[in-house]
Amino acid sequence: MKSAITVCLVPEAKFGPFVFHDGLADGCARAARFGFDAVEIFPPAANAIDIAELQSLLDHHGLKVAAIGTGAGWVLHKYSLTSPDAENRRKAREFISAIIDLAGGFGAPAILGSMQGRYDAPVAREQALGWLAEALDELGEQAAQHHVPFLYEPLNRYETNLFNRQRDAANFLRSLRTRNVKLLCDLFHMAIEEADLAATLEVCGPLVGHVHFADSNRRAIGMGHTQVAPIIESLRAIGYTGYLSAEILPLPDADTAAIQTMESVRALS
Ligand code: LER
Ligand code: MN
Repeated sequence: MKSAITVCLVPEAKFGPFVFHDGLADGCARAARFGFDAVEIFPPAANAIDIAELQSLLDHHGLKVAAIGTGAGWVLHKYSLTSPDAENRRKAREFISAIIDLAGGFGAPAILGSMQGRYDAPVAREQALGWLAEALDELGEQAAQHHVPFLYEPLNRYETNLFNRQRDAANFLRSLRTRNVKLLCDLFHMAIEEADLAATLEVCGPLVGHVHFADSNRRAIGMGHTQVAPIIESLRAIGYTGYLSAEILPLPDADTAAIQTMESVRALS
């Protein structure tokens, strides 16, 4: 399994679960210094990334892009794929679509997390899931053109009411026309929602496309109470060779969180 660490380029997400917040150059330099294979980037929008600059930073530091998040579409614009407003949903798709092409150019998947939104009266659950399915079918096939999956992330109950558990989301993904949407299993959300994290990962098997490597309190693995050894065993058992990506709070500070994550990755995987 490969290691990655998050670099946030959105000042409005300063208190979000991201480790580095001081720009791409700083984030890449520190990711490489602490021994990570890749960076996971949270940009304000696709066109905020200078492709040549990012490529040269990756080449210089021997890094890859693990994934690119789309959550700024929600944080900055309140775009959501399940908004009752058709124009908002269209803008949400457009925002995500541009990030799929950006990430695809680096051989990386885009992530659907907070932009999945949530439903509320008068929108019924079936209607919201219909909009979500339609968007995932389209965005999944777009990602396939880059030979990467599109990642759907179940979130805990305080962040969405669409899917909170991996198994439910897996069944939903199996019902889509596209076969190219995979699960992003965030161990923080799973610690809130799942009865048994390791067993859940094993059941989801080949649908596991990416892992957010976070402890129960959203700190670096080893700083909370999640039992991570059986989780790694399950990931091995299902043949997972993707990233363990530290989408965590920079506590007690960013460098300590990075070092602790890397120690856990080395000890476990
Ligand atoms: C995004 O990856 C995520 O986990 C969300 O909780 C961000 O709010
Ligand atoms: Mn996450």
